[in-house]
Amino acid sequence: PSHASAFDIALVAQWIADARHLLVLTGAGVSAESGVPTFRDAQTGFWAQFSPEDMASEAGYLAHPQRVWDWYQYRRRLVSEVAPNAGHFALAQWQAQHPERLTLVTQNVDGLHQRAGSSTVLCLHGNLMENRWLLPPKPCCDMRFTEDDGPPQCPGCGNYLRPAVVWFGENLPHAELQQAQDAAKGCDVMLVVGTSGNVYPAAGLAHIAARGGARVVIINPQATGLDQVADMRLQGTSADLLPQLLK
Ligand code: BJW
Repeated sequence: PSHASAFDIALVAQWIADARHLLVLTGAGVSAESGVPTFRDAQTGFWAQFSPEDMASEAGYLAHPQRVWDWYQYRRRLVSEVAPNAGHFALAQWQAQHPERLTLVTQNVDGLHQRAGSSTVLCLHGNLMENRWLLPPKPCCDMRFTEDDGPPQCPGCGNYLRPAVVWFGENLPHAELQQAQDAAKGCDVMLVVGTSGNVYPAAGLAHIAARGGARVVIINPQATGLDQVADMRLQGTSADLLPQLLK
């Protein structure tokens, strides 16, 4: 499934081997070969069916709590039934061998990097498997007493639980974003893997890395919003290419 030339693959493998610090930003595409649908791919992406504003925003949740909750429950089940793929494992292995040289940043909420053994992952968009309160909790808000069919609600005040992910219009976790941006400034090679590169501030990491003089490499079967920032595009899938690049 890879159209990248053997020459380009060998060149990028050499950049990585020579790098003092490598930054890897991953997106939904790295989990596609595990069977997790991406968001924006035509036909197979979640948003071929649903609009992002409806499903991944606080306003969308308030307008249709049952529908949005069901979507997250469906995704939780799906993610618990799949396994990490060769791309996740290649990253985890390289991180174990070179713990000081890699910063792994993911937009994914599926936990597959961690399940593949990656010890340190900066998760910019939260965690699919956890919940938190929608509104600041009051003394009556106790997760144990929420209803469990449908979107869980505090019986006292009606506050909802919601998935602990970052929706549109919400801030990314500050410490993780800061560490990711520092790594972007300090890296000499950045891999941008399996992301359409359209969602900010995550996509902005590639601009920061390029501005700092790093080589930016895109690994994706399709065009992305960051192609003009890249020094190299390797056309192919992450499960195919990452094991060839990370030795
Ligand atoms: C393969 C493959 C294979 C397939 N191998 N590849 C600057 C400019 C314009 C707008 C903004 C801006 N700054 C902020 C914004 C607003 C907004 C934004 O970016 N909008 C754009 C869409 C225009 N950003 C935000 O709202 C962010 N917050 C923020 O900025 O706070 C400050 C603020 C506050 C108040 C007002 C304004 C600003 C938050 C963004 C949160 C994103 N959340 C989601 C949902 C998470 C929860 C959940 O999972 O339900 O995160 S949206 C969704 O997109 C998800 C993803 O992490 C994210 C990125 O998607 P990703 O990973 O790139 O997936 P796809 O589907 O897009 O692409 C998959 C790719 O894989 C494709 O390229 C395929 O080709 C490829 N692929 N198979 C390798 N086998």
